Parts: sequence; C-alpha cells; structure tokens
Amino acid sequence: MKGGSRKAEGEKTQGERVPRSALTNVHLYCFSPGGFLRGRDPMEIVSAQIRGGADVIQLREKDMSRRAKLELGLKLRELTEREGVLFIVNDDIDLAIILDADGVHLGQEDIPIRFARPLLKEKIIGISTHSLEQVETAVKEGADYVGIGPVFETATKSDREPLIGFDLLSKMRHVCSIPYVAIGGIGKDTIGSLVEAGCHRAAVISDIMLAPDIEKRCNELRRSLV
Ligand code: TZP
Ligand code: MG
Repeated sequence: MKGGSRKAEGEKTQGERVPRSALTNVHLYCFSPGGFLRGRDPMEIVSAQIRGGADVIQLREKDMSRRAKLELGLKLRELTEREGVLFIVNDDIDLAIILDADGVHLGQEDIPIRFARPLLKEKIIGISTHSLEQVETAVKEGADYVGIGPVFETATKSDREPLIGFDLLSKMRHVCSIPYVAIGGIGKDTIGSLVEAGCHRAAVISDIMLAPDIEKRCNELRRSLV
C-alpha cells in the first residue's frame, strides 16, 4: 500500500484483510471505471486511484454482463486485498459473496437490509440515501454507512434524485451516527464546500476518471478531505 498517510493511521497492513471498522478512516471512495474506460486498462485506472490514496474501491459496472463483472471483480479483490483497501460491490449481493468482497452497496430500490444482512453477515452494507428520512431508516435497519447525495449536478447518473441541499449535508454529522459519504458532482472545484459543511468523506467518479493524471487527482482530493 502506497498511502503513507493511511498506514500512519495504523489501520491496515499490506496483505491483511481490511476490517469493517476501517470505515471510520475512509475519506476517498472510488470506483471501477464504468462508462469512463475509454480504451484504457481498468486495473491501471484502479491502481492509480489506490496509489493516489483511495480508501475504497467499489465495483460499479452498469453495462457489463455478470460474467464480465465477476472476472473484473476477481482481479479487483486480489488487488484491494494486497493493498489494504476496502472492496465493495454495487447492487449485487450474490457477487459480493462469491468475490468475498468486504461489502455491498445497495440503493433504495435494491434488496432491503433485513433480507441482505443474514446473507452478508459481518460484511459491510452501505445504502444510498437522498433524504433525512432515508438516512434514519438506513441507520435503524443496521446499515454500516450511507451514501448521501447527489450533492451537486452530475451527468454520471442519469436517473439521479434531486440534489439533497447543503442544509441536510451540514446536519448529517448531528443526525447520522454511522459514517456518511457524500456523492454527486464532487471534484477538485467543489470538494472545499463539502469540507466546510463538515463532511470529510467523498465518493467521486467523473472528476477522477476524466482527470489527466488519476493518481495526482486522487491525491489532491484526499488531502482536501483530511
Ligand atoms: N449516486 C448519486 S450521484 C452518483 C451516484 C452513483 C454519480 C456520481 O458520479 P460523479 O461523476 O462523481 O458525479
Ligand atoms: Mg444500486
């Protein structure tokens, strides 16, 4: 693992599986390339994010067959385990179990936590939320973290919910007892206002995928969050 600052936090050692409690130290939440691949090597994109300080890699591939996701997921599992980075699978509980991922990320329309938990046991369950009510429900039902957004306009998710507003984002540290990760339109030009609102965890897709130097951009973003 290259992230010296993360090692200094004393949480992860190379080659050791990352515990669920590592969520506390998550700042930069990153993704597999999805629609941003553009002829590049997906593993190189993810490796660059990890070198730049990604704390989480989520396998999020909306247009891949499950077989292709399995194949990419096997490589990502190996890489993230070696580097001491959390590995989360989007949407697909079966695939998270097959890959022995650290957890799964579920949306409001996916399988509810009460059905997912018995299958996932100690694994991490993250839930996408878009309102205070959804946050409270996710916490009550036993989510390990929530995603909260979209914070800003984004072209990455076509079926996105309305923007959550800074009122809710600023309130989150008082009303949400589990780690929360802001998402939607976050990048080098917007991350400062997130931190001003008391949020130190961000999930970022396009700003990283479209950056001329992915490692450098991740490094900048992560340094803004701590
Ligand atoms: N959920 C809410 S907004 C979003 C998701 C998955 C997309 C975030 O992508 P970007 O490019 O960082 O705005
Ligand atoms: Mg989903």
